[in-house]
Amino acid sequence: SKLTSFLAIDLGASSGRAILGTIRNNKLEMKEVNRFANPIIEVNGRLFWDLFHLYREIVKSLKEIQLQGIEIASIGIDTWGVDFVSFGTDGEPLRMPYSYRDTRTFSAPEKFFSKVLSKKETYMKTGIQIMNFNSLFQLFTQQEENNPIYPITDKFLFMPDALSYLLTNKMVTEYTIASTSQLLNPFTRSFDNELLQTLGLSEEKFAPIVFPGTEIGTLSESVQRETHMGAVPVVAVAGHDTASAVIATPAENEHFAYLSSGTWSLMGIESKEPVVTEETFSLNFTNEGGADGSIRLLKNICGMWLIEQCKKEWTLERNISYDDIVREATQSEPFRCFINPDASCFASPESMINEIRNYCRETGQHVPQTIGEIARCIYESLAFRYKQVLNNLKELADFPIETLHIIGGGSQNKMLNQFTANAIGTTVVAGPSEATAIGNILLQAKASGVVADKSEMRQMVRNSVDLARFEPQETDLWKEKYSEYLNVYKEL
Ligand code: LRH
Repeated sequence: SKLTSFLAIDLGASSGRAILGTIRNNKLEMKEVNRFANPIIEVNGRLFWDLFHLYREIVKSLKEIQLQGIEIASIGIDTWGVDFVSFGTDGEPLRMPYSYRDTRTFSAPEKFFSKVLSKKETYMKTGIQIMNFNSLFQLFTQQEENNPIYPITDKFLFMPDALSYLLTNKMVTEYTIASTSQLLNPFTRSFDNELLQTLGLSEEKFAPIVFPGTEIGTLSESVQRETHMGAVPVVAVAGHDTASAVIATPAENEHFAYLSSGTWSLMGIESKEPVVTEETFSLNFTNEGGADGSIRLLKNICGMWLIEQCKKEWTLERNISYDDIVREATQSEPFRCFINPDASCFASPESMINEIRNYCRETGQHVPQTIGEIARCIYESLAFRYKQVLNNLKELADFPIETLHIIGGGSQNKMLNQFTANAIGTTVVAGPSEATAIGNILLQAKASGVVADKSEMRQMVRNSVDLARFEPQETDLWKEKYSEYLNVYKEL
């Protein structure tokens, strides 16, 4: 009979995991096979990802599955957006991929707009939120700085595609991950040749675009030898983690917005068509590709990055968990100071704690001292930022937004879920926390005919995981404090 187990490899910008999903009686059962760190590696001031570390952790996950005697139908890989690996004509990686947090692209957009194409034209062509680390600006930076590997790159493969290639020896460009690059036309779902030309590139520098559900290839002979696995297929899922997460939103109808909460907070709605207008341009909203052909009309909000970076500093002094941090925040006085989570000073700071204190000092607010005060400031500010963006979404949506679904690791933070409900005045439904891995698994299940479509997938998520509801409380107080937040919200 048909195999109903699938392996999801889900790589985030701070950690990765391998999750085995098995579908039985219309339910998805999940088991974590491997979890590992994915730190940004700084070498002489430049920031990289360790491609081979990730590859080895994937191979280790396969060995683990094999040792446990589990037979899987396929493997799917998703990762964070925009980053890519350069391969030479011999098919070998030319160097470790740069991390999008590398500061060398910080002024690239302005340079690109003045030298090459205006901001508006760039947006209108792609419908993608202008962010300095988009692949477009990373490539432009490599061209500008005469990066030695730029002219000898034969193929650029986005992160999930590069890892799938290392497993199968087959090169593809998966559509959802490519949509984060700012190189695609959202209407035709293909590369914009004029944009590529400005970079001195052509479509030949990329592998053919495939859509979620396509089999990329099977495990190469060397991987089969090392893992003792057979010729297991590697399937293109939604290579973009956020696209895999959104497809696993446990929504019952279409009247919802989602907040995919991890290192980033991605807040948006599903749209049948791209929405690329004056309004979305001025609001700087993105039109990324959805796993089912819909468009993810969303905004990148700096999310748990703020707290992750503070935690790194606190950990130098004492062992502290996220539960500890949330507990200390709960015990701190509310509404003392706010930041704009998306201010550029927080994008890649040497010390996040110092940047937060500076922001508060410069805006004439209380300067937070303790762990609890800083964490409280971050969580309240995020809740208000979510309200701001949700207000924009309400204007863009042609349907009423009745529920906000918070999915991803950040949905486990009950305090933040409650703050968010209070701030937005709308019901929050939290979970699943492993939405990305679930979406990855269900897209493989769909490719092998085990589930039929998006609504069946979402029904299966609801059958399989516990969701938590948060109703708005103290809404008048949160409204009043929102105007204080707006007063100190500095535009970028
Ligand atoms: C979240 C994410 C987000 C991108 C960012 C680079 O992990 O994929 O959607 O914009 O990483």
